Amino acid sequence: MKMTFRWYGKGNDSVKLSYIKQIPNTEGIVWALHDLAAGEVWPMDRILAVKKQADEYGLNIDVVESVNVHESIKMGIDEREVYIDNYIETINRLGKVGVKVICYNFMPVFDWVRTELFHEMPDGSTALFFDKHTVETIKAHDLFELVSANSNYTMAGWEPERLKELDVVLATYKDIGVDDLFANLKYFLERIGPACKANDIKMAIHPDDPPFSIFNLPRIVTSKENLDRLLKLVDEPYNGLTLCTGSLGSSASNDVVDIIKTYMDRIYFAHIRNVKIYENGDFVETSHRTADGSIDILGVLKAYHEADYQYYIRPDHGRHIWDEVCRPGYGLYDRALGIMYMNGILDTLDSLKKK
Ligand code: CS2
Ligand code: MN
Repeated sequence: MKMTFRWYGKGNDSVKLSYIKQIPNTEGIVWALHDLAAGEVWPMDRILAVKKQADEYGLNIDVVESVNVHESIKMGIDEREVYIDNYIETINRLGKVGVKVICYNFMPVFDWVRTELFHEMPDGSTALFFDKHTVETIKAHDLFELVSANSNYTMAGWEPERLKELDVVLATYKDIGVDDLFANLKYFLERIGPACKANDIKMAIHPDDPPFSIFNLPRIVTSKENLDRLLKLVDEPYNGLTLCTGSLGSSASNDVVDIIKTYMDRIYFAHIRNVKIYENGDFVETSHRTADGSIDILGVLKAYHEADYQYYIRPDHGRHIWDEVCRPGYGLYDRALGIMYMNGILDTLDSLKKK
């Protein structure tokens, strides 16, 4: 498997490519043009600029996370045609620079949701925290205010421009249920299929985070049952998964090791994140170490190792430690520790296999 590290781009990330290069065993960056609105065609010169920057450090750019899906596509309204055409054009352009996997999500309106970005932990570190009761009772607008008051960086998908029309968007989703969302995903996947095949690009859908409905919005990438349904929607290799242990695993009913073993051949991107789930349904993102959270990260890595997994893996969110000033969840230190934890496990498994 190929180790990668998410990078938000020059001027948009506290982590430098020269630092990423120094994390042992790290071969590539996971990147995107984050300033572009969902639905825009990615300019070729900007794609080439990222490739040039990565090339300087010998890092690959095989995985893009995310090419965001325009809301009209998720809603299934006529306007989607032009945005699907734009998506196809972006796929074609990414194909030209050798991109192999596109991670995306199909969550209505919001990307990941937390109630606190810098929740203080007993050891003095801070971490992303989800308070279930707050999310069940607060208005989306108010949560946005609450979270953005604390940070220079907004949560992905919570950009102010995108939230301007929040009320209108939320109202539209009142008539869209789980079945509709599945149907709209199928339509999207079928339309982009030929471009994916022509460019040998795999689409890897990211689970909903958290994996249950929030603000009464439908969510579909939430459980083993639904993963099964979505892989069968378009039962072709290009329709695959980003298996995010922390997203799926923040619902105690999801057995991530079992899910990974079941869908191994359609997982193109592995996100390794540990979370500790509390009895009331709250959860906090912990270090990657198995003993620190509720997810069997060791079991997860054993499953990938056992299957001789050939695709991409990365540490997902980390805590904020050693006074690092960084994007919430995306500092250098804890994610680099996560990689070394994974390296240790994988090297050990390798040596046991050789015996
Ligand atoms: C990521 C997601 O930070 C994260 O949790 O794993 O934001 C992910 O990038 C998107 O959902 C993919 O579209
Ligand atoms: Mn993830």
